[in-house]
Amino acid sequence: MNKKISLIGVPMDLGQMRRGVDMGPSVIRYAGVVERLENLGYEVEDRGDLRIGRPQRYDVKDKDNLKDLDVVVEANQKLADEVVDAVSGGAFPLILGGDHSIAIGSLAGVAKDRKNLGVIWYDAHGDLNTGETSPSGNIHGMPLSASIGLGHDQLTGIGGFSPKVKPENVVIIGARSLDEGERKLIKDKGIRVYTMHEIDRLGMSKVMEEAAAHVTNGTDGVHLSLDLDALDPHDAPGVGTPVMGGPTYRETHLAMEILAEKNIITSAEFVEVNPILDVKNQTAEAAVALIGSLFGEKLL
Ligand code: 6HN
Ligand code: MN
Ligand code: MN
Ligand code: MN
Repeated sequence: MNKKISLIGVPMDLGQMRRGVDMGPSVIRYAGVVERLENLGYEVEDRGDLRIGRPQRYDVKDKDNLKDLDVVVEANQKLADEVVDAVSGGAFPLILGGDHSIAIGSLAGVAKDRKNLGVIWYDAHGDLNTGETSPSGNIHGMPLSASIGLGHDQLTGIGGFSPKVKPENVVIIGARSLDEGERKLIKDKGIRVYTMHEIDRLGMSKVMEEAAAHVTNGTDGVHLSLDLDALDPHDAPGVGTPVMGGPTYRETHLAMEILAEKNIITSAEFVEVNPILDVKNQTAEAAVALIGSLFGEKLL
């Protein structure tokens, strides 16, 4: 693993309707992410938080069923530039959200140099809506579709090129809440999805072996996008869109440990931690522990 990490905080909460997820980067730092990584021997450059704009009024569907589109686009463009800068300095970009809409900017930054990027999307949701299919108009439900080139051109155009990722290089893990349009898209594009059904049936170990093989087949890097709402809400209550019946903290640890063993991840983000909804910063602490495992921390 790259021994140099650039930490980028993105205090964004406009991709969804529950204020508070903008404090995610702050509470993840408070839970000790920098120290945890330094103790593992990494050199961490904390670039601080990006400055995110504020809309005139919240929740306005500016256009085409997309809430707060302009501010979300501006923030993601800023993030894409920041990621490009971090990568050009030779560092592993580790992005802290913020809501999941920021994955558009992360992927735009990372995919600039990696034309065949693999993506692991660890999430209760597919995040494959567009303005046309979204039941909510919330852009945090759209970053994966935008990254494969679908949806509003202000979203797909971030970073100045599209698509960022090919659908065949994507794996979704932990899905248990998919909208109708998302299910159709998964079938049409042939996206590999390990729903909770496959996790229950095969076990996390087998799922991760298969997923890792899939995202490294013909790719030139792998981005991990981890939405904390993937975890069962018992283990990660501090998220805006919890869904019952997810992988446990332990299973998710195992998933991170397998990725560490395989040494395939080249960039990552941890998103959707909302301290207002959390219990004693438990979700931020889970995020930090999972980051530790992803970067090679072992029990013995
Ligand atoms: N997330 N599918 C729902 C929607 O509004 O599009 C929920 C999206 C959740 C997105 O958690 O990152
Ligand atoms: Mn989610
Ligand atoms: Mn998500
Ligand atoms: Mn969520």
